[in-house]
Amino acid sequence: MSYSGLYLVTPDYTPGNFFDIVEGAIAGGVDLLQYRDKSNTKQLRTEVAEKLRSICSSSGIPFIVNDDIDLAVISGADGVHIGTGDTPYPAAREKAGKRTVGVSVYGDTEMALQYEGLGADYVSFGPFFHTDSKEGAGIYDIGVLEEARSRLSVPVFAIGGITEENISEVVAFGIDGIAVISAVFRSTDPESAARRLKRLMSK
Ligand code: TZP
Ligand code: MG
Repeated sequence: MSYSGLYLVTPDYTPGNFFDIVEGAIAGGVDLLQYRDKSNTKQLRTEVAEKLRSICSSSGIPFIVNDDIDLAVISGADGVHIGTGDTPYPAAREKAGKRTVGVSVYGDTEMALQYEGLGADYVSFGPFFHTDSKEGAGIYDIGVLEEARSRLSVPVFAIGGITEENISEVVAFGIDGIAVISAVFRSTDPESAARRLKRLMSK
């Protein structure tokens, strides 16, 4: 399983074209998917996670669940993504077993090194730009990616406010992957948006 490339994170599930967007974006080149849903009931999130699990399996890409390690296990996800305030890393790692555990490290390389030492499978830095998708998110200095790249050996992702306009600034640091929500979910043509983001990443 590839833990690099274009990482699509979902917004909270809403009925309508949610799964079409995911499928279109995967057709456009998304390399891994994270289901992130802070508002729906466990029952609905379980149904959505199972459907996403199946889409990702058919497409051969990893499926990760945000925050909820139990949902990750129930839905047969490949991994879980946690941040500060979620299940603490040791408990998540224990419950996750062989599944991937990815960790948000904001703008903090020392934190990333600590999680790397504990066996995290990837770390995710950011935001470095304004984001409308996460309330109360800080904005960190993008220069941290240079230090991250040189000091870490786990895959490094960046997330937060990344668009077609600014993605080259992030890619320039030579990190492993880019994670987006709105650049795909708010696009009128998610498949083309994913394809353009992928093209910009390989430049
Ligand atoms: N974690 C840090 S920023 C963010 C998350 C989940 C939201 C990213 O969404 P967008 O729309 O790509 O800024
Ligand atoms: Mg979280």
